[in-house]
Amino acid sequence: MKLRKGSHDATGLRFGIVVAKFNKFVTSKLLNSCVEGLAKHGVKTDDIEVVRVPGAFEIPLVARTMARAKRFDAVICLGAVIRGDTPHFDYISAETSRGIGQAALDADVPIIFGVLTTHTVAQAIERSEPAKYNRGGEAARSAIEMATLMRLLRSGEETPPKAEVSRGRRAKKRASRKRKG
Ligand code: INI
Repeated sequence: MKLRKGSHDATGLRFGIVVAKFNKFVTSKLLNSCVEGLAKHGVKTDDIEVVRVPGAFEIPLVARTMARAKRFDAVICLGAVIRGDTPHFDYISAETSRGIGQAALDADVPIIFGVLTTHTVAQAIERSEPAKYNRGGEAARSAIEMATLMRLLRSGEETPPKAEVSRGRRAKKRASRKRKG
């Protein structure tokens, strides 16, 4: 029997993040923890691209476009849908989760669901606290695990193939100057 699983070494991998501006007091904390989580596992700042959208409802289209561009090993979706007094919550949360799932299948790239859907503002704050359980950090870990797993499955190798480490801006300039002579 062979067991296949992703790793947590994200060196050289590239990630796209789509983050909703709606409920920014929560989503900005999700974003911080997500970026910190990626960096902790070896992702360079240059290899992270963040796109802001108005609300959670707009996330799926942008995530799909980013994933289909094939520039990212995974795309992470961050948002906060909080139940109010209207049925708006049900429509937005259902459509966002359905759309994100569909986008991943369409694009054939891991797209991570880091959207909070909570009954109260207090629950949303609790799930975005950096010191506590934070859904942004969890989304980063899931993205790395899925990105490395997909590389592994596509390669047919026993262990995840190493990503080509992208060079920093200064190293790129040096190489270009050398080429020109
Ligand atoms: N967007 C959110 O991200 N969270 C919410 O809680 C929310 N509520 O409750 O209305 C919300 N609405 C905006 C929506 O996502 C769209 O941006 C808007 O409908 C325009 O398409």
